[in-house]
Amino acid sequence: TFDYAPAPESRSVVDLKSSYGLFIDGEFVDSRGGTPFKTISPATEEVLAEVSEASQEDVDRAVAAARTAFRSWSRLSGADRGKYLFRIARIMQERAREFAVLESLDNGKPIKESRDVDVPIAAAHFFYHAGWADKLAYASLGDNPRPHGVVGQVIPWNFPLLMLSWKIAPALATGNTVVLKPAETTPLTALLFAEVCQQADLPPGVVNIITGAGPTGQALVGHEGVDKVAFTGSTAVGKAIARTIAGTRKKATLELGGKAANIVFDDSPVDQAVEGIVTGIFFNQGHVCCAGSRLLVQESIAEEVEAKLKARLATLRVGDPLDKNTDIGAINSRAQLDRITELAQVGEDEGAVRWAPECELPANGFWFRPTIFTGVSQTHRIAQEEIFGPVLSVLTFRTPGEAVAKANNTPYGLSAGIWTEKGSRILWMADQLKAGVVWANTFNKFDPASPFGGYKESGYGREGGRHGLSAYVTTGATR
Ligand code: TXE
Repeated sequence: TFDYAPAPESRSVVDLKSSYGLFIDGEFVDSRGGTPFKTISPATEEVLAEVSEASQEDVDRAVAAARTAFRSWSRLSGADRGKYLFRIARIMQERAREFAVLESLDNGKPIKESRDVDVPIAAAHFFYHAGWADKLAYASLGDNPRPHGVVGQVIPWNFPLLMLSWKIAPALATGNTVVLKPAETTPLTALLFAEVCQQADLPPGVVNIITGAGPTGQALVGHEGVDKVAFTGSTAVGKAIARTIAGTRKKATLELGGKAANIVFDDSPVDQAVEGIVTGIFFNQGHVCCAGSRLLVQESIAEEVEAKLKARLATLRVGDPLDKNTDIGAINSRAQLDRITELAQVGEDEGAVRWAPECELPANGFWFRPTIFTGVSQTHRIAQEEIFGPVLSVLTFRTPGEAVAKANNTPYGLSAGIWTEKGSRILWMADQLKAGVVWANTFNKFDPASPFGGYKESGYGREGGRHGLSAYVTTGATR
């Protein structure tokens, strides 16, 4: 049975304020006319803080501050910009515990993930891009690369701090200034990051954080003072943004959904593959755009893999995100829980076989047991649509060709995994798979030096590595 015990001692490392303003031009300021909203802990439904909603006037102010700051920031030497980024990275490391606890409180993810994955990789992005800032001439970015100007960035709730760092670090390294809007259910680590900017003495206006929901995001990406848009979120909103900026001078990168296949061949080390399948879909409650949400397992070992998977799932601990032993935390919001619940019901209605281990869930908050569907066919909605929760759809295949055809048979193309001992097969499969990232004998590995992004409805543009930098510069003739 599950004994829900909040962990007050770890909570005490964060200095949670009862209300937060907007971070504009280096200061926390009150909104002009926005309606404040509450951010809650998805594990307990308690209110964590009241957060400001940026109105159109606030968006105007933030963009104007970024525009003014751009004049001097873009003229600063790369080495000087790099110094600020190094400083930010180091402060993030120093305040890692605060960031990790706050992220787990606001998002619901297990503390061991925010502590070991989100926060360190977020800092690593700033270190990595700090290193690029004075070496852009060697990054093969084309003729006369220059920053776009003011970048409007909208990020989702699944990796709030990490997505912020993916967006802000390359933008600043290349000399742009930023207005960023975090998701409405997870604004707190972005606001803590604003404090880090102050602590690092980053010039006012270089980074502005405005909070709010969809309409604030819409006002930002549609703002005439924004030169480039970077978005991570749902395919539906990505398409709406693409329509908003069509015909304008704005450049955009869109990182949208996924329905990755994790492909397990009969010569793979099965126990290792089972761990990879579990990480692939249950890491971060399955709120991962590159999650291995479809298991494609070779028919001859399907029964063995299913049995081992079920045994492994029965050992996963679902519960308090602040407990270091927790494997699966809370679903980020009631709306997301409803979406997952509905699609899982569709899976049952379409005839797939549902299985989840017995486990007691806390009385309050948003929870979903790790769930497996077997007997899934390609046409089922749970094989086609992004569930964005701890739900795995299991399909089988006989030949490598069939595995490729099934893996590619979705509207998405973000990532894929291959498990096999055969190197030549890995190379052949990686070439055939329509996926921006292909992992072999591992899954969900992230590195700031590796470009990340998708094909088809998973969006366009790459983040990370040299390719990620190129999204933040314009080349050719002077404007
Ligand atoms: O995303 P939204 P939601 C997928 C996942 C999930 C579904 C819905 O399948 O179940 O999307 O999630 C801002 N103009 N992903 O509804 O709405 C919003 O405020 C500008 C995959 O939460 O796309 C938030 O900051 N911005 C994904 C951000 O967009 C707008 C991660 C994302 O919210 C806007 C998240 C608008 N018109 C969800 N409307 C991934 N690729 O990782 C909303 N926003």
